[in-house]
Amino acid sequence: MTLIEIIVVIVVISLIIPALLATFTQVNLRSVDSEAIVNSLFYAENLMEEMRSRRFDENTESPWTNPANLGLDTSTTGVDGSTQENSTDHANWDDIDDYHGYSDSPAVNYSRLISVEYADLSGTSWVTTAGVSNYKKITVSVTSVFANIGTVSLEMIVSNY
Ligand SMILES: [Ca+2]
Ligand SMILES: [Ca+2]
Repeated sequence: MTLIEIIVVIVVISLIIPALLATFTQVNLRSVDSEAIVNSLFYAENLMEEMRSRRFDENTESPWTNPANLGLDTSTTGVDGSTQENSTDHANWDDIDDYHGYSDSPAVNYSRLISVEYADLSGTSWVTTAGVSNYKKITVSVTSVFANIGTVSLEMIVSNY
């Protein structure tokens, strides 16, 4: 190789390297994104699963809880039949709306928030309603610190049947 050829090779390599680095960075960012989505879904699904095992309402038959009182029923005992429902022990919560307003952080960089509201079918879509109905809509939202992901939400409609 002549000196000119060597210089040309070096210039070409130095042109290629930044392009390659940019590609690697993008691929890396994308895999962080998809991992964060999978994690968010996992944390949402996890709580949804737990709530699925709870009964529809504190009251075992209609009339159901007044919409203004959805949430913990601190004057009653929970699943274990002896301890009163309290905000720190969700393993002892016995109905799905006990989770209304609950929030926690399942892992570093992730936070969860739950809302439970009465819902009704309007045409083909479920809408929340201010009154009492035979359906409740659960929304579990997981927010991560990763800018491209934002909040991932799972929704489920539960009936009293
Ligand atoms: Ca309860
Ligand atoms: Ca309740």
